[in-house]
Amino acid sequence: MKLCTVGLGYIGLPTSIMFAKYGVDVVGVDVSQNVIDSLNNGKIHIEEPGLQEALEEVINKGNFKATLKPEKADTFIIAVPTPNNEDEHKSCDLTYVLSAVESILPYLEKGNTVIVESTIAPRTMDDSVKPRLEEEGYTIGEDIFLVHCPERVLPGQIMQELIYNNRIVGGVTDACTEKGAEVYETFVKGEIIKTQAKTAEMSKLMENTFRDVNIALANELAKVSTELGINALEVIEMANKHPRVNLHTPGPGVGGHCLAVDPYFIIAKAPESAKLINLAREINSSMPEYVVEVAEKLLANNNGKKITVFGLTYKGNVDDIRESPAMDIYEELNAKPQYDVVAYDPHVKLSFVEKDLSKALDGSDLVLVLTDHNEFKALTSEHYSKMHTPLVFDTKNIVKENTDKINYINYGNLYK
Ligand code: SAJ
Repeated sequence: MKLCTVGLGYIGLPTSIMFAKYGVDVVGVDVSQNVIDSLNNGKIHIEEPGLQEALEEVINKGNFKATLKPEKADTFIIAVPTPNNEDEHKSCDLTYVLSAVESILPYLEKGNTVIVESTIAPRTMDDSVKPRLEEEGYTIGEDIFLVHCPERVLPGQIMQELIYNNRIVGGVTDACTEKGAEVYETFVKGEIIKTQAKTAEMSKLMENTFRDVNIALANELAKVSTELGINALEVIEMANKHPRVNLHTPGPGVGGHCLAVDPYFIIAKAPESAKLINLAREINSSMPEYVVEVAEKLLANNNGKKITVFGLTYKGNVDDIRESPAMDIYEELNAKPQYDVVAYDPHVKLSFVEKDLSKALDGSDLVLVLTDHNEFKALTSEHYSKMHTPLVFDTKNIVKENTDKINYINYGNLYK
């Protein structure tokens, strides 16, 4: 099989490399010349465990190359971003998906399978992609097989999850579904679940919405418990001992290009009905402001000025700052002239990020832990001794050692 993937980002690149590892001849397309050059020189441009080694392997085997333009292939996979539109309900912006479809049209031949992996609003395959291919004279399900196969991998564990996760394959017709399933049988060891395109679209969106709504519940619990003088983290631990309860974990807000984006695709399609989904988004989006307020109160108590922000990415052990609540918190505090704010994040290579941990902590009045990077889990007394006031607000509840030697605050004791 020859495969052409359009989009070599967090999903398109690992997916392309995985197919190539399993013997498929893969050509990966991206709009960025820098990305193409870097990949053809054997260097990945994103951080993901196991990906660098896998790229080297497939380049040595001669199974993968990156280019600016698509080529003829048996199967096309589209894995491009779907951001929110700037309209009232932040609907799904299909610009990149539709332009990826346009880009492959000159290379399409009868018998080809076209798969969209990008997360899309419900009914996109039926209402937007199918009509465009029909305009070209193709009969879907006979000439061209059209499939939505949503990606469901967790950044940080992509190389394992690509293989072992169950995979939803939603065809526009039954014949499309069968063709799509054959493609993923190349390497997927999880169950391949066959369904319709629209069901696959909604299922993907509800998976991320489920998580977003549950995190909103945890964040609300943190706020309510603080108001009532109750340890929210102990409540979660206790409630989760119930066999059918799984409370999620509160934090500084919800980020990334999935949970903070996808629920709006449902809201925008059915704004009157999607009430809970909308409220969950509101609650999670309010968390950065809440953290800023807490930080300001803590600093008012100790007349503090210097804040050390630990972590800018949207979650731990990744380099991705898209929709990151930590970035919002950093920017909001940094905009206040009364504070001297230093960001420390070993995973982020931006010019304003302090690279030296000692310098970041030197004379600090507050460490604000916003990301659960492994590096932050074991802070020592030596680190704290650099601070002017040893005060830590740990929104991720990850600092476990030496907390008795400092003024340590998390969602469990914020009320005190
Ligand atoms: N978070 C919390 N509390 C929690 C869990 C997460 O505050 O209890 C926060 C994280 O810190 C982060 C955000 O939520 O800011 C999202 O992180 P995540 O680890 O839940 O998920 P993502 O965005 O990295 O990946 C999700 C996954 N979806 C689900 O688990 C249902 C992944 O499987 C999807 O493939 C991915 O979205 C995607 O691409 O859609």
